Amino acid sequence: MAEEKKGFFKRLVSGLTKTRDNIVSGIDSIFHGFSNIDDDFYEELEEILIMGDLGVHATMDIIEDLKKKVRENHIKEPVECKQFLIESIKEQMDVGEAAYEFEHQKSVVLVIGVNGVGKTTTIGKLAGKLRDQNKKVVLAAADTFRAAAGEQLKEWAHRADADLIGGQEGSDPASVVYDAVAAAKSRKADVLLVDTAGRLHNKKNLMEELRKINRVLEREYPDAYRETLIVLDGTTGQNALSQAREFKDVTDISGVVLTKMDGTAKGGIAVAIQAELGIPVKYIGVGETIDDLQKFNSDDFVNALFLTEE
Ligand SMILES: Nc1nc2c(ncn2[C@@H]2O[C@H](COP(=O)(O)OP(=O)(O)O)[C@@H](O)[C@H]2O)c(=O)[nH]1
Ligand SMILES: [Mg+2]
Repeated sequence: MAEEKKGFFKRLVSGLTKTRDNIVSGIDSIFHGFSNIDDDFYEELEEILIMGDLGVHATMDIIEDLKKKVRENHIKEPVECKQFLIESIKEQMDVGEAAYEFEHQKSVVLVIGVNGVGKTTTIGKLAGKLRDQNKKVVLAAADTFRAAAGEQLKEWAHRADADLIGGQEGSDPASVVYDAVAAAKSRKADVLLVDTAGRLHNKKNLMEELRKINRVLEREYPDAYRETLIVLDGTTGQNALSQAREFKDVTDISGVVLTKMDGTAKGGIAVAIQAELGIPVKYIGVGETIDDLQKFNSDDFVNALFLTEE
């Protein structure tokens, strides 16, 4: 377990190289470049955090908190701020322990998010993880908007030894979910994973579609544990944050999956999401294969960013 954790940390460190170059090298240069902790120092720091996609509100809160810590601890040297900054970021990201209850109960996981963010891929990866835990998994192809979406999910179902319930192109997503619930019940599935289309350009349609799906799940599968994961593309920075807000307006969200964290410089968005939305990032996607999904821990994330392994 300790070995596994170490391996995870190493991969996280290398995956966050560009984000680190983007944020931490700038921070280090001001910590070493400034001789006083003054307004200019805080302004520079603020700019780096905002440019690093930590989000405006989270940045303001981090700076305020840092100022307080500097005062209380009578800090005079900029370099001495670093540990306090790291603590402030961790505190802003605190949303309590992320729960993975759906892995241990009979459950249904609704996966939402706009087109192209990585929903189908994430479902495939999750199905693979669950198979490795000897779970029986059923996939619902409720993205009936594009024919290719069903085909793509079929390939993932094959890779992950999961059953797939689909519908014809253009058919009602809620009826696919209805069929999938029936299949999950009769096959005694542990987890039902539901892929959706998520067309955000029409908020009213999206709301209606999700409401119908939720209604089917509540009515037909009331004893299943519910999880709703929003998938966000980590390379899109602040856009990801605004997408999450839009979806949060129309449905309850229990967790975030941040994809494409391999090689992006915008990984700071993980801070903004937890600090500003209060929703835990539960997984990060770090590549396109079935093994490229990792559970997310914000303390590890900040440590990996600042290379301060504990
Ligand atoms: N590099 C990388 N690519 C990803 C990741 N997750 C998904 N993708 C790619 O993103 C593209 C869109 O993914 P898809 O699952 O079809 O998105 P969907 O439209 O939301 O279902 C595909 O080419 C995936 O291979 C990730 O974590 N890292
Ligand atoms: Mg898809």
